[in-house]
Formats: sequence, structure tokens, C-alpha cells
Amino acid sequence: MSARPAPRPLYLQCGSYRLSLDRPLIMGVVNVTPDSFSDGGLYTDLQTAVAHARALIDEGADILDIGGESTRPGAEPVSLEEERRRVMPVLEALAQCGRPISVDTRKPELMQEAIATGASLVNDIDALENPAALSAVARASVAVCLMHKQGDPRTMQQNPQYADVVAEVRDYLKSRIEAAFRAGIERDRIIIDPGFGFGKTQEHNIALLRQLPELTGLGVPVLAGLSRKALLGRITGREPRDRVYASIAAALFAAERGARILRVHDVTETRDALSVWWALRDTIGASGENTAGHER
Ligand code: HH2
Repeated sequence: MSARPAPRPLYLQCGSYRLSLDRPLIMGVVNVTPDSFSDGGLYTDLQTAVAHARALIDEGADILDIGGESTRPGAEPVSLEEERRRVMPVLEALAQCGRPISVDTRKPELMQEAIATGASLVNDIDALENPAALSAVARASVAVCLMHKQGDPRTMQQNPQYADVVAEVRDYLKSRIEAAFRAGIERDRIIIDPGFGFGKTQEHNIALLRQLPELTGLGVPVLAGLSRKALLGRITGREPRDRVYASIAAALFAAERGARILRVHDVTETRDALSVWWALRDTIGASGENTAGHER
């Protein structure tokens, strides 16, 4: 007799927010960095970062992802003090913004401080491999995004290699879900992410995108971060800021294959495209409206 598949959560518990996963959610990116690959330097001071975050909420972001360290290929790590200086004032200013705030960090100290300031999701490109990060999330009621990467940002694109990229990413994420369970993190607090562009060639990224259902089968929501990434530049020949249309096509492709959270820079554009696609594909009870569940 085969094992019954794990029940799929119908919502994501993000601290005190319960987000419906009936339709794909949009995570808007706020990079408080001088060197992010597509928007570095645009939102480095508190006022512009907070104004950008509020604009993304007005555009329809369901979650905001605040980051203070670029993890683009070749990026040098940032010290805790510097990352804290960039991120914490923004988190404090957004604590009452009415949307769940995600902190994009791999530093356990910053995770703890962000959670204490009201962050309700930890987006960790190290998938809580640091035991202090695992316990910081386990102790709280926040959600977590467990992402796969091969190597470290500084060198990860030099020569990524896999025997079977889809199987290896799936097995890694499965083991990280199990580690999270063992630490006491409940299923409805966990998101997984194949980590597009993190130690992957064009072929690896495309294989993962095409076979995304292999990951949705793990029973927790899948996040896809494709927005403006180099894999789209290789197809279109365009620079990061001119990859909006390419990003929308990729986001819809990921959503069609089961991604439930789309991490994007261009919220209005993604939201409109997603709303139309969703209304057209959902023939039962389609209202044409894109309604997010923000229960507090
Ligand atoms: N991609 C980036 C950063 N964080 N987190 C998750 N979970 N998934 C991703 O694909 C992902 C991520 C890179 O994008 P960006 O933040 O815009 O650039 P940079 O790292 O240069 O700041």
C-alpha cells in the first residue's frame, strides 16, 4: 500500500497573519542595498525604502520581502552591523503597515531582532542550516522560506554541477522540511523555493521551472523567485530593469506549474497578469476579482 500524500496546507501561517493559498500570492521585493542586481542603490535610505514598500502595498503586494544583503552572483557578504543598519529601521517603520513583512537574511541575530520588531516571515537562502537560525524560527510563530542553493553567492555561478538537478533540489528541500519539523516548525509555516539562479546554469533553472510539480508534491507551498533574473536576460537579451515582461511570463509559467508565492520587483504588472490568468483558468466561481485573504 502506498503512503498517503501529506495534506496540503490551505493557508500560510505568518505570525499573526493567516494567508489564504487559494490563489498565488505576490511577495514584493524591497532591497535596502547599494548593489542588488536590478535595483541596487534605489532604496538605500529609510524614506525611499519605506515609500517604495508602501507603494508595493498599494499595488497589491500580499507580503513584503525586506533585504539588506545582495546575494547576486559574485556578491561579497555584508557584516551583521551593516545589514542591521540597513534593515532594522525599515522593519520598524513598516511594523504596522497591515501586511506580513518578510526579512531576507541568513543571519540568526538579525532574524531574532526582526521577529521581535514584528517580521512574520524569515526568508533564508541558507534554508535554516545554521542551528541558531533554526531555533530562532522554531521559537517564534513566524513562517519560513527554505531555499536551495549550491555554493555561496560569491562563487556559486562558477561551475554549478548536478547529476540530476530536479531530484537533488527536491531531496535537499525535503530534508530541510524534515529538519524544520524536528525543530517544531509546523507544516503551515513552511515555504520551499528551488532558488533560481543560486548555483544553477540556464539548463538547471529551466529544468527546475518545467518540473516545478516535483516540488509542489512535497506538500508545502512553493515560492518562485524569477523576477528580472539572468536566466530571463539570456533568453531576451535585455538588461535587468528591462526584464519586466519576461518576468511576468516566467511568473505565470511558475504559477501554472503550482507556485503559490511569486517573489517579484514589479507588483502592479505581475498582479494584473496573474489576475487575468487566474480569472480565465478558474472556470468555477470566477469573479474576475483577485481577493487576498489578510486576516489578522
Ligand atoms: N532571490 C534573490 C534574493 N532573495 N529569496 C528567495 N527565497 N528566492 C529567491 O529567488 C531570491 C531570494 C535575488 O534577488 P534580489 O533580492 O532582487 O537581488 P539581490 O540578491 O542582488 O539583492
